[in-house]
Amino acid sequence: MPIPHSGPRGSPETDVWQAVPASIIAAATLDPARTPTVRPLIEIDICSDDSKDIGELTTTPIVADCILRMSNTSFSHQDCRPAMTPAQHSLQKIVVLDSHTAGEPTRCVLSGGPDLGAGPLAKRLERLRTEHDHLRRAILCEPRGSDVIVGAWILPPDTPDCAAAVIFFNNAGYLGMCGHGTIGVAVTLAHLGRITPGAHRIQTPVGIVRVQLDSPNTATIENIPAYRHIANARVHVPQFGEIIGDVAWGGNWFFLIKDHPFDLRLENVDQLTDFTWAVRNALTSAEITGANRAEIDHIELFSDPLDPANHSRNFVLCPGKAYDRSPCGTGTSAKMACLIADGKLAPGETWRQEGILGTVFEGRVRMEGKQVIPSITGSAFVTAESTLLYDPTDPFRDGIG
Ligand code: PYC
Repeated sequence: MPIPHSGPRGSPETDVWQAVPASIIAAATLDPARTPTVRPLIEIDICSDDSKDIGELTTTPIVADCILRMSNTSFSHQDCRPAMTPAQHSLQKIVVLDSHTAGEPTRCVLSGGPDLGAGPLAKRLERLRTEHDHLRRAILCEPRGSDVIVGAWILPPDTPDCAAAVIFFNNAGYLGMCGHGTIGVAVTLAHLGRITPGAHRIQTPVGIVRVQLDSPNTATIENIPAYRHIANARVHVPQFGEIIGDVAWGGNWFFLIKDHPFDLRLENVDQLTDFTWAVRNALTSAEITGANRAEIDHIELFSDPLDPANHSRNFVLCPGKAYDRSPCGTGTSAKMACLIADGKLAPGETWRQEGILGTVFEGRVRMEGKQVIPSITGSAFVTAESTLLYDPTDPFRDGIG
């Protein structure tokens, strides 16, 4: 049913109708001061039992959550809802909470997804991957999302003492672990009142990650063990020649390159993306992989930091060709494993990794026998609480791409 933006409609003929998002109604009802201001439009009453003037309404074109009849008499907005079409009746509603960690977005899926059962997390991930993968694309890809967002499906844990289980995903598939994402999940759980500052455990498909929520916006995550798999691997990259890098695991597989001709600045992002994408393809062609022939799907470049307070600057290409806006938690873990292997970092020493936006993750490692256990500290901020609508009749319901 088309939604009218304004004009005479209904009865009496003199009433004026305006499409209004529920948030405006809620804001006006609860707190008139929060109502968006563009220009005075009309005085309206929201509820007969608790009348308040909105006074001003936005005239920006908006998608309506309901149609509000505006007159000097009083109405409840439910009275004005148009009858739903059959498609609207079957809309799937997926509740998400968005945040960013050092600039890199995380979309936590809170409810509205399919029932993945109560078994081990690995089985639930398999069910998501094989039976409901369209929802991954629906939630993250355009037109609802973008290539940049990392998804974090929040689920009940299947091991004791965990605050939550989480499955990370992106525009290209599923991630074993995600450092910025885990910090985003911790801050999101705090925003929801599900955890308070202190120590927590979060289950991921690759193991349990310990989280210390330092404040409502800052968390330290203790990652799963990281290690260097190959030092100084050589790969021929068409148009760029021979490139040397380390293959390391930090929760995802990375190829870490120190020697390259590029200036790691935001304005060079297209060039950096072209180069790292070419490296990734060259690694695949040359069959250079992580352990158990795992694909190396993250490429990380390093340079000196711009800020002398930091130790290094990086650029990280993610599997779906977007670059990490943050300094990359798993990439920083892989880097620290290489530094430990080279004797260039001592356990307990701080490593300040600057990302392409200039934001910083503070890393440290502790040793458990020969295992390198990295921890990463960073800050995240909640940016949106939303309900995604999945309409089975929408040709782009499963995302673009
Ligand atoms: O922070 O680990 C990370 C990460 C992986 C991909 C994007 N961010």
